[in-house]
Amino acid sequence: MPVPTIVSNSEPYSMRGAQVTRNVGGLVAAFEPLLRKNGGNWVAFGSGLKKNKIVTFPSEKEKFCLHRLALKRNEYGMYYYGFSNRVLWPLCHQFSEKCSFIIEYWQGYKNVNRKFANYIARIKGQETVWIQDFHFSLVPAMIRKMKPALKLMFFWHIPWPSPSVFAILPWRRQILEGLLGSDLLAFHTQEFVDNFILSVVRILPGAVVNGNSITYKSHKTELKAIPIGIDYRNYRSMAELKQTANMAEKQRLSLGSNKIILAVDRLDYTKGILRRLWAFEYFLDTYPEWRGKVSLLQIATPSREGVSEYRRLKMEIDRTIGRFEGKFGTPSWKPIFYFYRKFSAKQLTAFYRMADVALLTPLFDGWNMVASEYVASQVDGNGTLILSEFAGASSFFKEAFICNPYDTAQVASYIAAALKLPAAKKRLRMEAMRKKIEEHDVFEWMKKNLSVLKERP
Ligand code: ADQ
Repeated sequence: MPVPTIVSNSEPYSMRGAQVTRNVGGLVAAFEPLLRKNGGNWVAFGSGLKKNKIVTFPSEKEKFCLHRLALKRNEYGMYYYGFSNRVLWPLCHQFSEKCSFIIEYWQGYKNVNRKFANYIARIKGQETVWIQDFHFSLVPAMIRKMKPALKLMFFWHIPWPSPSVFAILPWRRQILEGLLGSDLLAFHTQEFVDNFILSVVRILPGAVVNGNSITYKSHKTELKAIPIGIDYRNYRSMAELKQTANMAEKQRLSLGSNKIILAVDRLDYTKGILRRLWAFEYFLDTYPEWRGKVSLLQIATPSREGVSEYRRLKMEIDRTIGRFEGKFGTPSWKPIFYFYRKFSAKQLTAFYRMADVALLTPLFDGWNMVASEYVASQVDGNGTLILSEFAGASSFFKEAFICNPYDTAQVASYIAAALKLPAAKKRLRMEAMRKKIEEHDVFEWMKKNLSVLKERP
């Protein structure tokens, strides 16, 4: 079977003039080598373009074509900053009070989905299209109408909310009908699959559910939980490099604390950064013996700065950290180190390797790749993972300290427990988690998705 046409909002490369740099990220790591080897198509929003552009790369078989679709500024604003990030993102993360149900956002989203669908349907020689994420929920049904023989796969990377939350959406029927144009619709966890099925039962009375499949208007969609993996070997080998160990050691010395707790997130309200800071404050209040001995290293990547909600959150985090430093800091000890910027994968791996504890406490998260990356980088098995029960990854990393991020006292007590955990116990937990992500890496994730349709009669 030829490589499916990949559809995503973000491009696999950053293109500045003639300079092409591969972006970091699990999906790029999985799909790009496959397309580079076998050829095929990747369709994405082409940032900074006035006209659509196809960039081709040589491969051993067919060419690999990257289709960069141009969108007008206003169009992109309505579709991306509007409907995707001010409606679907908060809704699916169960922050319905943050949703702006603005009709122009919906119109913009529909138009851009239509543009993508029309473009994809015209690509020659493809058998399968694999659409990534909530930016394109209407695309499957649109393509199916034009090209009924094409096989359509969809991976939904964020949570699917409980049906009573999803039901709030004024365009709920259209979103469900759009997605049910797929042959395969996959999520990270069975909980999200179940929520989707319950949403369909509630909103589309004509749909027939049979186990994990739904037939709607004579078309059958398979639903499946296929948790995402990372490029485990790549992270492991980066972490094993002498250079990484040296960088980690240097970082630890420059931070000056003998224990480091690490948190890495996109700066997003779903990631629970503020609550994490409050839990760390509670920890230092309740376990004062740790003052002067442990620091929290919070790395936040700038994200969606075009959305006011994100700018406000950044200001609140800045304020909270300032207050925190004023309350606890001493001339010889900094309780928090905070970086608001992007790092290279190598630098991040050094942080992962150095950290005694990873404190990942999203309020709701489809998966949380940082948890997987941290585990993969623990080549010495010395680290401990504290993970929110509301991250999809908690269904997989059962050996982590699984916490409720809203329960400040519990998070604080887990920090104390993680810092005191005997080395042998740490290794046992870490080994078990590493084995799982080694077996289920991003390539396995891709194979599992592709095999569902192959097995279908
Ligand atoms: P995201 O919400 O972006 O993804 P996540 O899974 O945490 O969240 O992945 C973030 C990625 O960004 C990680 O690969 C991490 O290494 C990287 N990153 C974070 N901070 C960085 C920094 N300062 N510099 C460089 N890189 C940084 C969505 C869903 C998730 C789901 C993924 C994949 O919201 O729930 O896990 O898709 O399906």
